[in-house]
Amino acid sequence: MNVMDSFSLKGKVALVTGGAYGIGFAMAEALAQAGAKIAFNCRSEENMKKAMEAYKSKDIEARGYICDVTDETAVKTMISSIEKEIGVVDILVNNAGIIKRIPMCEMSVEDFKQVIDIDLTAPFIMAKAVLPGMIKKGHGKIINVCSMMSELGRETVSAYAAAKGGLKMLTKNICAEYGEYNIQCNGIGPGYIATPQTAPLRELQEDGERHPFDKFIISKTPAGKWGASEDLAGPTVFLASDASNFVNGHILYVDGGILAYIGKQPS
Ligand code: NAP
Ligand code: GCO
Repeated sequence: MNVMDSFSLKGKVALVTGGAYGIGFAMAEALAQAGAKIAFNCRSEENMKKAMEAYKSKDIEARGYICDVTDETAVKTMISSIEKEIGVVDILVNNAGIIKRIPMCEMSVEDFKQVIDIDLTAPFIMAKAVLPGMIKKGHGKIINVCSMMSELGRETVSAYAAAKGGLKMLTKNICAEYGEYNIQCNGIGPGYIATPQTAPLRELQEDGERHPFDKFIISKTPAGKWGASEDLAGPTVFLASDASNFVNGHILYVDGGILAYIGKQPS
């Protein structure tokens, strides 16, 4: 078989959580371009409407489902609907996620738990819901969207780092427990990507200067720039395809080299 054929997702069903916009939308677009049938979810009719228009504008026949990924009953209903309307899920991308930037000693337990619920417990719920179908089919791909914070901490993101660190280990454990069924579970760890989630970190200051954090990330990234959601397209297709059938339990960092770099020396 020609190696390029191994990247084809023709005939595969891919579910991207939080695929209405941001990184999730870009990942879903890449999977569609590789031939997959796309299902995605979000939490509001308003975002669903905008997302369907966005997918249509890209000539992608995506099916959207309103579903909060923390609600196990709603997730089971969504998976059952996808299986009836499109087919058994071959590829799950656990992308849906939030962040709360609050100094730990000021963070409520409720806020901490909400981040853990969406960023760690929900990928567990989603994986549990699709694994039986993958085992029955004899193959499956789970891609968990991790983070720089799967490896590093920073001020104000204690809940997020705890969740994304846990998601890295959940990824390795799904690999360990289900690899024998020809199911590969890997992570993608985006660096700092320009999306709505990071918009507050890139806001121009009143004096027109770039945000201090924006300048910091540029100094910490060898490429000297933020990533774009599209930078995740190729890595996503690789981990979703037969090209990665012997890659399992791996976190593929798509960070422009942040994790390899001490940071630009002050001039
Ligand atoms: P974003 O623009 O804020 O989008 C987050 C997505 O998650 C939205 O589609 C949102 O849908 C969905 N979502 C949130 N909570 C949900 C819930 N309970 N149920 C269902 N959907 C839910 O974020 P992003 O920057 O694209 O990030 C996407 C993923 O990449 C996240 O896991 C994030 O942690 C991770 N990440 C981001 C970066 C970055 O620099 N941007 C870097 C590394 C990792 P609704 O509209 O329905 O809320
Ligand atoms: C933050 C950012 C990061 C990115 C991403 C980095 O506040 O530090 O939001 O957490 O979202 O996770 O990989």
